[in-house]
Amino acid sequence: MPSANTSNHQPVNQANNWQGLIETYRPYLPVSATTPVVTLLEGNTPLIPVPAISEQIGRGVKVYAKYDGLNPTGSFKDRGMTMAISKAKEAGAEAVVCASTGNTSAAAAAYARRAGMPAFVVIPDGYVALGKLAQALLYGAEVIAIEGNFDDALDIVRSLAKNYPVTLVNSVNPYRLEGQKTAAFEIIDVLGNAPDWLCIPVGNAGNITAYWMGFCEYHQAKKSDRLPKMMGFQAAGASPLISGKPVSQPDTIATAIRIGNPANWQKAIAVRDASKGEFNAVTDDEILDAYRLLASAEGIFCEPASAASVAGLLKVKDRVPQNATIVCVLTGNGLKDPTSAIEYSVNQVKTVKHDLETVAKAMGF
Ligand code: AN7
Repeated sequence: MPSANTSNHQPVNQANNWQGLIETYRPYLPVSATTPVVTLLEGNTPLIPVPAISEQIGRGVKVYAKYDGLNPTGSFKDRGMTMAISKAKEAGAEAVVCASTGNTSAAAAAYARRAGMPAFVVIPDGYVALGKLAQALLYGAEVIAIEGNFDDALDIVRSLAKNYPVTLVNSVNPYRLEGQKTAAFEIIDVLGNAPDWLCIPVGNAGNITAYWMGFCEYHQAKKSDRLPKMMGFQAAGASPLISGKPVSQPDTIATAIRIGNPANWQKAIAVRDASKGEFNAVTDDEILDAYRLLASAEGIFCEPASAASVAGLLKVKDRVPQNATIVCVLTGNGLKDPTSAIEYSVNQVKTVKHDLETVAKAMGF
């Protein structure tokens, strides 16, 4: 028989007493004492020095990776979802729905099911990485694949939420950004100040908007004495914020950011301008080079879309100020997309006969 203590939902002591991002940053978040907190103890992800990348830039520049792929469902979406689902539950929502390139669906499914709510997700058929699809299914979401792309899926779920008793948890839900802004708090809590630059992949532009909110709020609270330049990077085949017009057929190997008409377009432009930042495009080849470099030189396995932040930094490295501190956001875990990892890895499996000499020879001895 479990004791009374293990069968209720009292928090238990965690390493460093971490109780999830809502409890940690409660004064900065729109929650009250009666909000039911739905948490998987997300957040508190490591800020990892990446010396091989720093070295490629030189001139005393220090680069860190904010490895948000270490969240409970493997992406930064958990930060937004703990807030969105807690608030949906507080409001008595019957079910939640989202459109997704994959990570949002995994996070929505996990948090909604934990809250005891049905989750519906609409995805572009054939363009969601295997790990993300596996997660949504096993968490118990109803997964609907459509022939269109992400932008089509978002149009549908927006109308669904208007006409049916389901709550939309895409990043047009303001609670999502509130949760996601905590990543900026964590960076300042570790560095003691804001970085000079924040490099971040951009799809719907929710995350870049959320980070900027976080940096501004902490700056106002005097936790930092400066604001970073926000450097957003899109995949060249899906770069509406760089071309200035929606892309009707977005195309990139980085399926997470295969988005042609960002939901947070205007907010992203405002962030770029307020931070004196920039948006730039990176090609699939540049993304893959950074993806392999992060894994093979730094030991960090992120998904292709996440590597766009590092690809972008390396692309504009000549413009990095001397001795700058830079944070690249690695938004999702590499295990999300095993198909890409195997397909784009330089090393491949060597299958040989099972004797010592052959195995040693295959190793080059
Ligand atoms: C790994 O899951 O849009 O600019 O539906 O999964 O805030 O959209 C994912 C986006 C970057 C872009 N990196 O963030 C979805 C979805 C990864 C992502 C982005 C996504 P936003």
